[in-house]
Amino acid sequence: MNENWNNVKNEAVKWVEEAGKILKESLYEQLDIQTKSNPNDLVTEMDYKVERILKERIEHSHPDHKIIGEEEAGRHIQSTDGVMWLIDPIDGTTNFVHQKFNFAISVAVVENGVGKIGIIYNVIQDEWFTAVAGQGAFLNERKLEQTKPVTLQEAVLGLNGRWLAREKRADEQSLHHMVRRSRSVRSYGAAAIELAYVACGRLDCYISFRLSPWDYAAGLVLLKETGHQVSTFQNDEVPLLEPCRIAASRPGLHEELLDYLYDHKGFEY
Ligand code: 2AM
Ligand code: CA
Ligand code: CA
Ligand code: CA
Repeated sequence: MNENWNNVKNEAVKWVEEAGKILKESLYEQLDIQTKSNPNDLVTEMDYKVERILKERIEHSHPDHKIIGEEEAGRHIQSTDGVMWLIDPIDGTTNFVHQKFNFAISVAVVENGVGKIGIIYNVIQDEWFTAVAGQGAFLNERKLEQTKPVTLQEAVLGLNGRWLAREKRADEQSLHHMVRRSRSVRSYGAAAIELAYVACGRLDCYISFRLSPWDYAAGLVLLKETGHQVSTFQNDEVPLLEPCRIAASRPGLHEELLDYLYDHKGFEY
């Protein structure tokens, strides 16, 4: 198997554009909204619809590729052998429902566990964050710069405020101390967008206590191309078949953050 990843990327961008158009058209229609793991975990008919469209297109062009999607596809997949797509049909479903703004379609292609293509499309802003391994990352037509080290004191952190509310510990290594020592904190409600924002320098890091591979697989490719560090809180490589705690940051800052995050306990989920 010897894929031309640029061709695959162009194909995928075309499909994502088509799906994005359908999402825009659905914004002011009456949507069927349901809950999943808890009352704040939403899914709409459009999440399923976009995942199905992308799956259909991929299967038609690449019948030998595997597909994992947040809503339905690939529940049975247990190995990263071969070529695998990871799809988040709507990242930021709560934003999609409540704000009609700041949601994305995230698509990644990995080969034998190695990221080859990352696409994060912020539908309403019409911003395309794309990367093909070894060729740099782009925001629309602009190539993103290599990142440089930064300290916590100068850093704007990307973090969902809910994690702070759940923290029980109060020692020097608490998240509260970490946040107070930073320059500022931002929260956009869509992990893929926040990872793309780290890649392009709008955020200096993004931290989450629970994300799934479809949330971060595309971001991983972008972040690698821009020289960022991505790992679990234990500084291991993030997995592609199970959820994890994840930090993505500029160099220097990453080590400082892991000091706060490494053995973080005392959490409810
Ligand atoms: P989603 O919108 O695709 O579900 C919200 O802070 C971010 O966390 C979103 O990117 C959201 O992705 C993700 N997320 C992951 N697991 C979640 C869960 N169980 N409930 C809500 N959001 C979740
Ligand atoms: Ca979801
Ligand atoms: Ca998601
Ligand atoms: Ca989703």
